[in-house]
Amino acid sequence: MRKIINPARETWAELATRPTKNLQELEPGIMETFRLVQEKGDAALLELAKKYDGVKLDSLFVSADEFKAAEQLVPQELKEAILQAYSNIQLFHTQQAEPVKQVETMAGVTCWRKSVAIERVGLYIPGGTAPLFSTLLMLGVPARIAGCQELVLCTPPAKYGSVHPAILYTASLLGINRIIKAGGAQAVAAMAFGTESVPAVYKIFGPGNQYVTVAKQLVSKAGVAIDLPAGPSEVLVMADESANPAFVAADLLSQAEHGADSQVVLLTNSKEVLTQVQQALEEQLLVLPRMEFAQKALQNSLGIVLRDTEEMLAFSNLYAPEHLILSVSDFEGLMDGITNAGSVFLGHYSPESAGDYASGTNHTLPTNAYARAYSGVSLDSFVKKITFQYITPDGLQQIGKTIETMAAAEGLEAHKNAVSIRLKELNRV
Ligand code: HSO
Ligand code: ZN
Repeated sequence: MRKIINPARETWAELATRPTKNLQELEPGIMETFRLVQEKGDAALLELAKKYDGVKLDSLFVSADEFKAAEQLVPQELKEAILQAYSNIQLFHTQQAEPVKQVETMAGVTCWRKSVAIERVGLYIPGGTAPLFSTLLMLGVPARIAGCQELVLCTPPAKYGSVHPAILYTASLLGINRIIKAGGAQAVAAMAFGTESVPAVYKIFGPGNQYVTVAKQLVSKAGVAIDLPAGPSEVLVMADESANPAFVAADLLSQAEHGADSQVVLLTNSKEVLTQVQQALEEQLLVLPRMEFAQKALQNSLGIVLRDTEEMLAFSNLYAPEHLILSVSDFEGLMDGITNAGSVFLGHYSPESAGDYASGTNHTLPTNAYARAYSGVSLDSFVKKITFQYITPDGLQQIGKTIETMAAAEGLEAHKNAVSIRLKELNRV
């Protein structure tokens, strides 16, 4: 962890800048994958599973037998945990539904807005070293609440063509019985353009490696929506003297273990706290199975001592972290001053892991300072909001003149006429 004591304000912006990786060089290869999938469809997916995942698949789909086996393979304790998380996420996201409110802006002029589900959505769930079945809950639950008709799920096959049983178990809970064994850019291409067995979707969700990230960016330019611009996961912890250094270290490591490129920042107003957290980090790191990732992430991490909690808040707002933990006694005094963050964890007993898995909030959040302007995934991400209006003849008499005047002033005569022609007819009868 890089230690910085009372940095001058002029240096804050630079400290808050994430290391950038130029992923442009991946684009030609990904475009080639897109072409292959567009030309050969399912055959391309089978070919690329062999090339990139090292498996010769008999079928692209998870079979009924595999679903059944997964049911047996997931331990009871994990099933119960997934059910608890499911229920909390369901409860929290159900409350996000907005009632339709009809507003009469003028007599006879009524407007309203209605949420309508995106009909077809694609979910990408990574496999590999961390098969994120929790992410499937975070995406699948709001998709179901929204009423999306078709959920397409792609996940890369592991050795021997298998998919992690907890992913299959979670998919079954969500009523998803069509899972396509495809990963990487080819999965994104299949969901964006469609193949014989993969329906083309209107929006693609989910995290992934650099290839998935770039592929999502490319299809979003081609008119398919995506959840969020992706970047490495990150946490910023504010800790004052009331913080427990071991807790803080554990929170920092929980983010660091995601990957070598994870971003981890500690802000404190106490040099002692910084030293104690560093000690705790060293102790806890040694016993982590994913020590290598965490160690690399910690090499890029920052431990910054600032004057007081006010400065800590100002730095955090500038940084706009994906996750913000307030390990400070007066979190209530600070929380209203938060202007940029994806998700906030208050006090000493609200670890980020709670939101990652089970408290109810969504863990698909804006990284790389996008929290300045973007929200995390929620029920809103799975709907469009369509506005409606109904104007009565009396209503048009009320509002007509305003429209005519404005249209004329913009020089748009046909717009004006769409009103005038009606008013003329109304005045005749
Ligand atoms: N911290 C990750 C989400 C996650 N953590 C999934 C564990 N599993 C990004 O917010
Ligand atoms: Zn996490």
